Amino acid sequence: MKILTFLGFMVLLTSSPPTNCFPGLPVPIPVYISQPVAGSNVGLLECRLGYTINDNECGRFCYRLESRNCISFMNAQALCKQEGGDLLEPDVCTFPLFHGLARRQRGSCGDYWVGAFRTPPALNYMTVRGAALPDNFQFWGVNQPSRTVTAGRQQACVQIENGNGFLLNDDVCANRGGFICQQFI
Ligand SMILES: [Ca+2]
Repeated sequence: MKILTFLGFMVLLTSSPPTNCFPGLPVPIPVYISQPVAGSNVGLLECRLGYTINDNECGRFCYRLESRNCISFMNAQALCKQEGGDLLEPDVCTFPLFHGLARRQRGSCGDYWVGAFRTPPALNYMTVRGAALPDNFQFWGVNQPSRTVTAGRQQACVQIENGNGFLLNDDVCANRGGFICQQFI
């Protein structure tokens, strides 16, 4: 009898269809709301709330400039990651757009962290997505990257620097600044 009960239990286990824990409930869909750009025919349901869509020859992605919540590079990258992206990848195509946006949208933080850094003692800068950001990149500010060491703290994270033509500068990663998040879609 015990054997039959056991066999019956095994049959029950092996013959059960996949379990739907919440039958009848719809699959959750993330809520995305976009802010369409003039001249773009991109519809709704594209970007997270607070993000703006970019859809041109530079790529299709969502972004937001944060100019009032001033935080370190590491915290900024963690926040962008939490929102589904990374800090802005600086490249020759997108940088002019954000150079202009940063210049116009002057917030209380001043500078904007972007997605590039180095790991001292290494000297080479890399983007958060793994691309090289060479010293001859055309949007570094004058005499940047300087890799300056101040009170034992190295400049190793990259920002759009307010007051230096809104070009790229390396600064101490723990310093607080605004930041630009980017999410590819
Ligand atoms: Ca510097």
